[in-house]
Amino acid sequence: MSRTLTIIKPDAVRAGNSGNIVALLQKEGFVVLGMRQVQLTRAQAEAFYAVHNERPFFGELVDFMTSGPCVPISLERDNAQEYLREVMGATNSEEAAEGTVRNLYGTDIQNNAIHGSDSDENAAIETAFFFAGCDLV
Ligand code: FUP
Repeated sequence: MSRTLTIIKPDAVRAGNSGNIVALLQKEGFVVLGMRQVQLTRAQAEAFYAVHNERPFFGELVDFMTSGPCVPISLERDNAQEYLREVMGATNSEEAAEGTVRNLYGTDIQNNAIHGSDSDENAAIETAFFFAGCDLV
């Protein structure tokens, strides 16, 4: 078993799809270890996406991630990080394979419904950003 982090992004929370996305992930074999709904500050969103801070879309990404509540979730499953990337679909929802979360619940490259960690190392870092070890059960 391994762990990864997803975030249901503000577009999907606003649309009332948090429950549908959690259900889809559970059906795919993920176990929820921790889940909370948070409103990110600009400083928190900038810190979470610091790796992208030189990219032209950084300001809009921070605007979007602070535009409403989001739902970080710690997930456990065999091969969790890689499998979540498959279930999540391509970054641009318009190009995401049929049946993936971003295909079903996202709209475009920014409003793409969920985040998924891109490596086991980042999964650990991103999980610690939102959860203390004692929060994961
Ligand atoms: P992903 O790992 O699929 O979430 O994609 P990236 O790490 O490359 O990008 C992080 C987030 O930045 C994406 F989820 C959406 C946003 N983004 C844009 O808004 N515009 C772009 O051109 C690329 C990414």
